[in-house]
Amino acid sequence: MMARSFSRMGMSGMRQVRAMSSKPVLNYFSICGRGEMSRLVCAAGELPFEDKAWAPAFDETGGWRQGYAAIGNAFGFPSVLPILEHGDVKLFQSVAIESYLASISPKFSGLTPAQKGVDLMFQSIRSDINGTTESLLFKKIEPGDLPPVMEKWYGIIEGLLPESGFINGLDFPTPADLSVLVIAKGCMPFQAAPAIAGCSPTPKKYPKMFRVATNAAAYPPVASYLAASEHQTLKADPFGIMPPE
Ligand SMILES: N[C@@H](CCC(=O)N[C@@H](CS)C(=O)NCC(=O)O)C(=O)O
Repeated sequence: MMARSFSRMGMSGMRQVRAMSSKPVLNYFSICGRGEMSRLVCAAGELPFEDKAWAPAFDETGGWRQGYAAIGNAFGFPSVLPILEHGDVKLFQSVAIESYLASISPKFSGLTPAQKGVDLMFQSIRSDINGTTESLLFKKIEPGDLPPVMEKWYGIIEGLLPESGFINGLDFPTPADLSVLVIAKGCMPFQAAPAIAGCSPTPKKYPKMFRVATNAAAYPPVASYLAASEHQTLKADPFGIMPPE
């Protein structure tokens, strides 16, 4: 009986059953970077997950601590993190991981296609800014190169944000707001690089960006996650770049 219903269900149905019966496991370094968004999506989305944070993220030379490459290589992925494992579902690419987690999060189950589109737009902005800011930390660009790019990005974000409330007009933050939280308050590399380059954004100049970020961080499930975060990954500053808050 069981076998017959499974065979009628087909491979994709079985894969879904296996994925749903376990908690998603996120493999990422113990910093903000390309992993914190997924952690925040699970927190706000009320999706239990396992946070396999690779700690310490860096070795004494300042490079990534070796060993992480095997995680993705085992699935035919490049030597990078984040990697998500959820039953038979294996993913790399941070934005794909965030979107998958949002799509199975109970709290986000009622989002419309338009709201999901807005979320993906802000997630992609987060990803673009990640690339730009890490270029300074990896010394691919000079500090003087960063301010004009970041001022442009912050201005675009500020212009896209509502006068009040969360971006999708709901009473809870969605991935769009969480992206803004990461951009405005995540240390590595989002705020660390502007701190080095002398272009840190301020609430006075970008009030909507900081309001959305602060309110997303204060949303109770997110606030609980942030308080309990073992390695305080949103703010983790392994190189001591940030000035005291
Ligand atoms: N496009 C990928 C990039 C992944 C990536 O470059 N991850 C970095 C950490 S943020 C990494 O694992 N670097 C180690 C390496 O390149 O060896 C994503 O968005 O997930």
